[in-house]
Amino acid sequence: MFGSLKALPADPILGLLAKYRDDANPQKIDLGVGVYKDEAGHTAILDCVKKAEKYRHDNEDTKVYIGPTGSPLFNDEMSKLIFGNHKVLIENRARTVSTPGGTGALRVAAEFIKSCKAGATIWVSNPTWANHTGLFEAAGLTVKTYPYYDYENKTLDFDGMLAALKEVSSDDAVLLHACCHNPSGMDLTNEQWQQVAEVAKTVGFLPVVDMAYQGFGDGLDEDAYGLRLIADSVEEMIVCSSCSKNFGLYRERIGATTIIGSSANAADIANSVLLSVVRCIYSMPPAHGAALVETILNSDELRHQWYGELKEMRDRINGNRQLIVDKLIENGVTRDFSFITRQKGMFSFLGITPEQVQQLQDEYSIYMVGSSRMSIAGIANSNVDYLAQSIAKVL
Ligand code: PLP
Ligand code: TYF
Repeated sequence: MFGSLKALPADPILGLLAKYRDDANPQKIDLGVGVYKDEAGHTAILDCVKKAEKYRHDNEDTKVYIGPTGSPLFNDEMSKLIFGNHKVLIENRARTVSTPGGTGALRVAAEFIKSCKAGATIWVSNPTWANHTGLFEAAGLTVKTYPYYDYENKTLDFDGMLAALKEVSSDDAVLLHACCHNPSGMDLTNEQWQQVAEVAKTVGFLPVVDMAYQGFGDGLDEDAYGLRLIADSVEEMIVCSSCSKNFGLYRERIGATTIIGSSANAADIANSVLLSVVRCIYSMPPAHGAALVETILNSDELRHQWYGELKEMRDRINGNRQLIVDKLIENGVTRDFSFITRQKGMFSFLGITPEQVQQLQDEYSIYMVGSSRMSIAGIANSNVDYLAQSIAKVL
């Protein structure tokens, strides 16, 4: 059976991590995988998470099966985090299940869409997170792309995007990044979200919103502005969210899929299909990460501590954006990199060639994805001079 297999390449982003680990250069810099790092280059456990873990350790009294929905309290708190006091919650049209990470949320969404329409098409931004295409195709969906990042002008090709969305079929799904677009960092303005919401309503496609970085852009509510606007104008949508980044729970694998139906009754029917999808993939989600998140969100004290810790991460990333731009100027770089300060979240494309990316890796031990996507959290006061000097040299 296995004899017919051909070896497949490793995930290019996760593969970088192994190369970085094996590099003996003390000046090495990891701008590869999108995980938050502090000034010391460490991905620490949030204090509020530590406290929630202690609480769980002291109070958990069973390991019995949790059921395909996961924890109802977690699902409820996540719905509120995503939608605030939006009418979809007041009208009881949202159904949320806990999932193994944001990736699990996307796969569940994809299988759910397949249950609605076998072979459905989902449109994704060009470019998008590399895993989107693979996981949607693995679920049997057809993946097509709409224009998104204008590499030449380092901005959003909004006209191209809008024109493409006007041409999709009402039977299609369209994947939108809620905030902190991965890989470009280029987000829609509030006015542009308004236009996308209007097109979604007119065309009637199914909006599927991936929110892997809520709170990493401008703030928790600010980052959900676009998806809430869309929910104002459409009857059905899906939101896939992740607690990997904003709670720092990466390896605990916790996220959520939220389905919005046209009515409470329609949402119940959709939910029954959603639960059937979950049963056929992994039966039930892991419980630990959900228990931590619900403990934090359900406690005034821990919730406020989390707001503070999240803000610290957000502010450090935004500070790094200005820092690298300033340091490039200081090191005599005349090319305009100010676009980095106009982008949001973990990533930006530096906009250098694949050869220059390789040169940074081979000669300076600076690791970023071949597309020149940099993970901004890897920049620190201690390495930014070396980084700016090295970039200046390869330019
Ligand atoms: N969606 C996007 C856009 C991402 O960047 C990521 C990666 O972190 C995910 C989904 C998946 O997140 P998770 O690690 O929770 O599976
Ligand atoms: O894009 C990133 O770097 C993050 C982390 O298979 C990630 O989203 C990367 C690859 C992968 C899973 C997570």
